[in-house]
Amino acid sequence: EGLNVAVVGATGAVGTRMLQMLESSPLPVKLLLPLASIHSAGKKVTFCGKEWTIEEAKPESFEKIDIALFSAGGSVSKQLAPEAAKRGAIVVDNTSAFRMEKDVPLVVPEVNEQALFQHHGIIANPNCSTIQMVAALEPIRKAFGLNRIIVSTYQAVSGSGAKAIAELETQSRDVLDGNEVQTAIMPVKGDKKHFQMAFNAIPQIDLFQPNDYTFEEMKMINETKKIMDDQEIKVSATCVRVPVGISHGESVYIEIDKSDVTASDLKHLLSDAPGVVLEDDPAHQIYPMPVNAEGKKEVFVGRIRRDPDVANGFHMWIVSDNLLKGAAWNSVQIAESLLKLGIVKI
Ligand code: 11C
Repeated sequence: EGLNVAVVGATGAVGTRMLQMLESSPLPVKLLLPLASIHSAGKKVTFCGKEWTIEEAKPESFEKIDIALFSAGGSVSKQLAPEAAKRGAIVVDNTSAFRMEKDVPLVVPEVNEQALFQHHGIIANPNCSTIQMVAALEPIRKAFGLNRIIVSTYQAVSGSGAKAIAELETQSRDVLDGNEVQTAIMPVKGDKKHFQMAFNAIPQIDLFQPNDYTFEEMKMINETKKIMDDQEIKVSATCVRVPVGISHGESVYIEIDKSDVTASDLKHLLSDAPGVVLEDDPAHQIYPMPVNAEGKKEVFVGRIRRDPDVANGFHMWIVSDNLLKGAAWNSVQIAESLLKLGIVKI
């Protein structure tokens, strides 16, 4: 009795955390199938006290799999997720490959768990910066209506992968030692120019689109509307990379529908919201910070205050571990929801 679960990209920053999240989840995992590229095949991972051998991910790998968690990049998902779904597995895909497709639910369980019923074999895990924002804003939207979001992000380099973290560490040392700084990865590995990330802030995450927004900014805009199932919400984003290892910060301005709401109403609401932790006590310098959010599953919210000029406008600061709630934990949470809702049966 139990589920056969595959993790595609089991050796990566998100994949290893998916294994950790699965280990601490009440999901009954009968068989774990860690999958990766041919380079990692044969290596072992430990899961629930046992060693499991990593296999090369192939279409046939998914024959007996109930749930397949994918985090090995968009091209692997594009190639193998449909193969897994064809063989009866439900795919939870952590890449942007299928997010905006009409018949693919884009799910943050605290916000739109019911959308899982609409799946056709593939479910998409949203972008990390979108997940933490909508998880914090959904209780407000439900209670008071939400008509506008303007977000500026302060994103950790781990969103760009393990090589970006290594680059930040090397650059930081080189700056402090007075050595020449090498730039090869940030802001975007595949773009024409690279800039120093250490002791810097770069207002470019992913490639620029024809409208001068970056792809990361457009993800935040489009995914928010899809998850909240409201094309009318006005959303705009400026995404900035900062020299932080793990956990994204976001300065968020919202305009709600009601005008008689106070900042303490919002605090009260968020102090009781699922998956959200309110850390908001300016008198005692209590507010969320990346170093405190790292390794935690929750979304931390603080600095809630009313705009000085706009009665229905509020500002807040939202922080969460981009590799956990932003990726691995949200994926495993979706798997838990699939079982809870009876969409996957043991
Ligand atoms: C970053 N948000 O911080 C990106 C990483 O669409 O899942 C996640 C990319 C994605 O660079």
